[in-house]
Amino acid sequence: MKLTEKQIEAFDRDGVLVIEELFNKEEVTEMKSGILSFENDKLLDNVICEENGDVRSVFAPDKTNATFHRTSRDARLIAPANDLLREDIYLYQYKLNLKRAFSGKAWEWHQDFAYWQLDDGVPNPDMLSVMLYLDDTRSYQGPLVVIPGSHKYGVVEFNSKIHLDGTDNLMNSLGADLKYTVHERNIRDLADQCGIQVIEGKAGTAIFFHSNLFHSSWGNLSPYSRDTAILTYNSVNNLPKFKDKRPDYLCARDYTPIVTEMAVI
Ligand code: 6CS
Ligand code: FE
Repeated sequence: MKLTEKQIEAFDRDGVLVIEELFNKEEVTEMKSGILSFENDKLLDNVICEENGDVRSVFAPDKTNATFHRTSRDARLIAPANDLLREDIYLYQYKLNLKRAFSGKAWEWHQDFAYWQLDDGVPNPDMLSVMLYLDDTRSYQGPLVVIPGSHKYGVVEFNSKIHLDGTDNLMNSLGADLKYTVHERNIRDLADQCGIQVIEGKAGTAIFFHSNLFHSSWGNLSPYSRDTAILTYNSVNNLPKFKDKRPDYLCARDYTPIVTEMAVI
């Protein structure tokens, strides 16, 4: 699906573009049932759990689930990503970020590109992510919260919590205690200038956001889950320099450009 000039301008200005209910109820139901199949795989490296044992993220779900694979190549995602990045793209990272009812943990304010530049050696922020809401998501479930326009300042000063003994395990990139979080003064300055946007949306809603956009989400104390699928696409001309520093479920090694195909559910 082609984006309008207005939508492309909005993304360039704000670093975020929301398309309500891009996927229909049947497609979302199929993705939600795909999540259940990972619940019993908690010991796999690509399945990240909260301290209480709940699944927090599943990386590279497309490798073992046909629905998630088909979604990653769907024209409703690829065509807008091509338009917004003005490049051919490949799938860089794919995760299911889940927030269970009553216990889903927060994501502190961060910029994704800080991790991809510093830990994977990606040269430029010619990357975007698209978050698909797999539940109707209201303010009380821990929705995505962004500062529109914060993508324009590059990777800003951040709090680096790499442990003094130099240990840098993946949980401080994937858990609830992140190692690179945007410094409070940057949050305050840009929130004062640009405001804070809480993105509520029905299941099937797609949120395209720039790799440098400040974003966060609070914990989920509601009785409703807040499941999401997040697909990150990178320009094929912007390949990571560090070829084997992180696992391929975090930093894909398959750089084949994706040509679009409409999913047939
Ligand atoms: O390290 C990474 O690749 C992941 N970490 C965060 C906090 N966001 C981007 C990405 O999913
Ligand atoms: Fe993030």
